[in-house]
Amino acid sequence: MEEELNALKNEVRILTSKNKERAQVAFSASLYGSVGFKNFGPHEEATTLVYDNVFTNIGEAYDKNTGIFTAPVKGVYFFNYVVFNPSDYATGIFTAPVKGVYFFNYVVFNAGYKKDSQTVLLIEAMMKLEIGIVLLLCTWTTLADDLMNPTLDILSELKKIKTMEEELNALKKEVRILRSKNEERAQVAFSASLYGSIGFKNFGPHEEATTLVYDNVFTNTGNAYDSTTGIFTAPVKGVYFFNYVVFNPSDYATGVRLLKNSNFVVAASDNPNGQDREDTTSNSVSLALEQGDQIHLQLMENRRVYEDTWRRNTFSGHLLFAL
Ligand SMILES: [Ca+2]
Repeated sequence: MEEELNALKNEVRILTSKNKERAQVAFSASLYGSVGFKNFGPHEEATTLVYDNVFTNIGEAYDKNTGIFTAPVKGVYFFNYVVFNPSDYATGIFTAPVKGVYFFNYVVFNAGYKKDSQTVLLIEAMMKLEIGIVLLLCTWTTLADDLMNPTLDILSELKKIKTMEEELNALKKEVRILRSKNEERAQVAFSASLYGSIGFKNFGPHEEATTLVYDNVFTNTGNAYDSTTGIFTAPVKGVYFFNYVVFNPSDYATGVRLLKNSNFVVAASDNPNGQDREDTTSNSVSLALEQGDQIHLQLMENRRVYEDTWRRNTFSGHLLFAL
């Protein structure tokens, strides 16, 4: 029984420390948030891009004045950036030393995996607790038999068992709290493509902006994405990462907006076929959402999106962490 108790204590200590380790870090920014437009470069030397229009900066690890992100904890980070340049100059950003970046979430995904393993550990801990209780009862029974044995120090044994019982109760309480903390963490992730049927389909152009309904669902953990309306509804307050890729090889320009509660957040666009050599465009953003906030994608006025069985139009969203 002592070994069981020690093992449980050790397990609770590890779980508690793992819970405290979870850092919440996420940022998302665009390059320019003012009215009008601005060209950055060309300069003779590589220059840092300072993304000063901040959407999200949980953990305050991104400095919008310098464009530099400083890792607050040791961990694996995921960064994502989207570059747009319709001018006669090449962007070249892909070969430049990038100091300003967009977004990361791997530290959170890692936490998600830890959570899974913790859930398993906690179940084990509960099982061991039950075994511990059974062992304790057996000990009492044995003790009752041993009452007749004059060689046993009854008082000492009783004291020992009493202490163990108290420890067990404390451990049970701690495991209950740890388990409830784990259960509180919502798991939300969806991913879908625009058209899952055979053949191909053009969406638009229409005179008015229309909601794009991504009905070919790959993942919808938490059922927060509605594949009949194309609308994602945040089930919990938290930071979410959204990413979408748009493909359109037609003679119409393409353009897709991401909207939060019907308000514009970011866009992705591309010229008609023949005007450039690219048919794909995309954008990403991390947003701090309240429970019930809605996100959807909208095809712009007089623009087109093309989809076929290659599934080149996708819309994905993931909860990084609850707030
Ligand atoms: Ca194009």
